[in-house]
Amino acid sequence: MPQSVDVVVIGAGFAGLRALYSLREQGFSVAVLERDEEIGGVWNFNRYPGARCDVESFDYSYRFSKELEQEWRWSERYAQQPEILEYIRHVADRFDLRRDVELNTTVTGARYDRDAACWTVQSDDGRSWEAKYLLLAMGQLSTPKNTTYPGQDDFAGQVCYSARWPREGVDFEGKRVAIIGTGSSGVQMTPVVAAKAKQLTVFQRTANYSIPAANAPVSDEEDAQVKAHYAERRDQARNSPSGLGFKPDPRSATEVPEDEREVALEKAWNRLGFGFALAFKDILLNEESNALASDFIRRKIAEQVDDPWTREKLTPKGFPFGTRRPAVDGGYFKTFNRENVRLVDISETPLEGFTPTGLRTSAEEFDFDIVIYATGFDAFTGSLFGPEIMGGDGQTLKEKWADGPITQMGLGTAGFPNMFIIVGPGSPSLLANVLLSSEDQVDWYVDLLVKARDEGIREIEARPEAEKAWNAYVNERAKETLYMQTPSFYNGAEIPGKPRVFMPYSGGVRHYRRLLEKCAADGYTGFDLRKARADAKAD
Ligand code: N01
Repeated sequence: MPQSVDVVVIGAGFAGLRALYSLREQGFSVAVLERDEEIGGVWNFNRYPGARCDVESFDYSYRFSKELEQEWRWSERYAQQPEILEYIRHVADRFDLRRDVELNTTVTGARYDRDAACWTVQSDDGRSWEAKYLLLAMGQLSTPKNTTYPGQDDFAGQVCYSARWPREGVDFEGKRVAIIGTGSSGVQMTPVVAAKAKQLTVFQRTANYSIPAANAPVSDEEDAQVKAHYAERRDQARNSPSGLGFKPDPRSATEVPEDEREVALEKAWNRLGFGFALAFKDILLNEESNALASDFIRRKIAEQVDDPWTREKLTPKGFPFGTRRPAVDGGYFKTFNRENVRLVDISETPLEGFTPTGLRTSAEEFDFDIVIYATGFDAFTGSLFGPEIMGGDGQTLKEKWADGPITQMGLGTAGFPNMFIIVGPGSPSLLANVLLSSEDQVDWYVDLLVKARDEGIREIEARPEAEKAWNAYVNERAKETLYMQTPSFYNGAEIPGKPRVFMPYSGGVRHYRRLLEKCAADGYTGFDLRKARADAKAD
């Protein structure tokens, strides 16, 4: 017998747990289905050494409870993965969330029945749930690419994936280690692994821009200061373009005198981390401004790396800063000055595969004890396409989105009534503080469900013409930026054959929230709210 609830939420990460809390507060019954044996989503899976958040912890934390805000004590400006996971566990226990979370439950399929206005959700162990609503809170970077190179099965050493890190940890002491990939994960783990391993070789395909994290312990004074003014801080974050809490210099980088610009960039470099992109208002919008910022970073990299060949190879070229997600690091570039660290440029001498004792490029063979893949994810849609989600008209989500995701404001898609997505494609998602953005969406969503319950609404479904218009708008906004110039996971380039469409909404969290508010105030424009079946007259 299926278990019957009001809402099935898939995913017990930050977004899913927040949805559970708020839905329960409003009296809805909820089942959160989580494939792993623990809650936490990406913060549970990405346990690689050096993993930490690159949004400040005071901002990358829930805002729904003032008491929680006051009682939790972050130890560092950018918390490490174990501390973030501990925070998530604390929240789950403090608000008694675990009793509605089904762990070790991999959803294999979900099907909507228009006659019954009901979703049926199945898991791999044969259990099922019936729910009026389905909420997809599966994350944007939670399906790793699972890269393999030929010969991997015959490799005598250990192979690890950054996003499926062994729970028991990995001992690097005295080991020869390879890291493949230089995105945020590779950049974060490089200094930490280098400090332990006998030798570290980093295989780089594309040199990455990276900004220093300027991480530091949080002092008691700073903690007290933030907590005394937390509401203002949250407000500031929600009203900043990317949810990071600071606003760009309102001028163009091109209109500022050179010496003044250098001072501003230096200040941003030393403090802002990921927010360096906001040093001036148009770094991500104007090629000339971007070139000034990109050149500044290249000079900074040059100052850090001693060896001329390595320096040249580590210098990002051919794409504007920020159009692929930059990393935020804890001494990445300087790590290549260590005796035990070497860079291999696999864009020049491609990685061909494994040997029984290591890796082989077109130029050389290397012996390793441990090979780490930090090769990224099937971003945005990878997880949403995991289970077979069948809408009300016999089409799966994967089929419907064969040419790229299409949504009304990132929240719902026509043909899939009563199904909503949190921080998915079409919303600010990975271009913003994802946690802040997910709370905004959950608030909007729960208000809508309360209205539906109060007014006897049977089905909520995105309108086809509204989602077409939203997609066109997402593309228009993206064209105002430099993002489309560079192949990246923002536009589907990380997986061969994936539709090359721009996935997130680039207009910022503040603007997006205003649109959400307007949508609600105008009666949920772009959605049909029906009290009777779709083939009956819509209200
Ligand atoms: O993945 P990536 P990531 N052979 O896709 C290379 C978030 N995150 O896990 O660029 C060899 O950025 C690939 O090369 P190329 C954050 O949003 C956040 O590092 O395709 N190399 C690239 O260098 C981040 O942006 C934190 O040429 C291959 C790398 O692998 C996102 O997750 C920390 C390859 C992949 O980089 C993803 O980061 C960590 C192959 N077959 C992650 N395939 C925080 O701090 C790919 N590469 C919050």
